Amino acid sequence: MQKTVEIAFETKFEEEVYNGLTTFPKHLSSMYFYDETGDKLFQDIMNMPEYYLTDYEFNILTANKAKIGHLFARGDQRFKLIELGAGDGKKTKILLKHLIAKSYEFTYQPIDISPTVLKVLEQSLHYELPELQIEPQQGTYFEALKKINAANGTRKIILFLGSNIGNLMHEKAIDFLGRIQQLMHTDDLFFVGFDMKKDPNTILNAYNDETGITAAFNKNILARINRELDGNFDTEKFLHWEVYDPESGTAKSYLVAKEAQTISIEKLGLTVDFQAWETLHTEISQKYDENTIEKLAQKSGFEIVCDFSDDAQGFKDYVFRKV
Ligand code: AVJ
Repeated sequence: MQKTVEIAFETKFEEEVYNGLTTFPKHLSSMYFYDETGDKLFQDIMNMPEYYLTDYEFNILTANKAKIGHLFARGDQRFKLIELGAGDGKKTKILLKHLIAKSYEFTYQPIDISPTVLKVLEQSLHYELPELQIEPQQGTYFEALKKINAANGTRKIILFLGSNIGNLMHEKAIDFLGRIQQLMHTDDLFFVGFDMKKDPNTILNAYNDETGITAAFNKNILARINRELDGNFDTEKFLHWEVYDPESGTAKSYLVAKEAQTISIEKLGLTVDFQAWETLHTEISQKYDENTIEKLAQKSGFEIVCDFSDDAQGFKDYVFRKV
């Protein structure tokens, strides 16, 4: 008779930690960087001079807000502005202020997995833009989008800024885009940011700052396992390591064990052995060229309406619509 051991996981996080640490090579999903500590560290990253992405996109939105507003409102139609992974809204506020100033009729629906992030965003918007109609939706992108879709037929503009798409390797990105596409109608627009291939030194520095903020961000996934799952990782015993392949455009983050060690994670009843210099892969941040973006769009059932870029083409915001 065969015995199967069923492990009951309470959360997706537990399941992914278990699976990622009991396989070879070891890996964890960057999705789990973002607890309260991780959210703060990511704020710090966005303020570092090396992390050029935020500034580039901020400038693109500032320089093109009038054109973008026209695209969104199409004359003067009511619309919903839905943002996936809203964060602190620093970049979105440029658009929101402009749309309000133009008296366009719209509702802003930020979606975020973190209730804290949404609360802070909502409060700051009430204060800075009291006229704004805001309807925050807590949850995963797809849960929230489905709810919004069921609610009514107002035209949707979906924002996905910051090259968040870069956390997904192409096949998964196509899958993700395809699911978004299916939740859209012909009149809706998808506004999505892509970080472009550029001097490999610039890219590497953005993910490997000397102050160690990115290292702390990366290691927060271990600290989170300690906090939430009763783990005993010593984060000092891991090295933050970044590689960038200028051919594929893939930046990869690792945590490398500086010495052999055994970790116990009480809540999962799990012990994990690391050999000296064994790797734990935690994140990819994909960089793009135009051809790749065109292929991604085409394979997920989108066509490109237009794009907005800085002079050096370091970052691009694309507007997609359903074919
Ligand atoms: C939030 C996914 C866009 O990949 O550039 C920043 C996260 N990781 N520094 C990125 C991140 C390390 C960021 N995204």
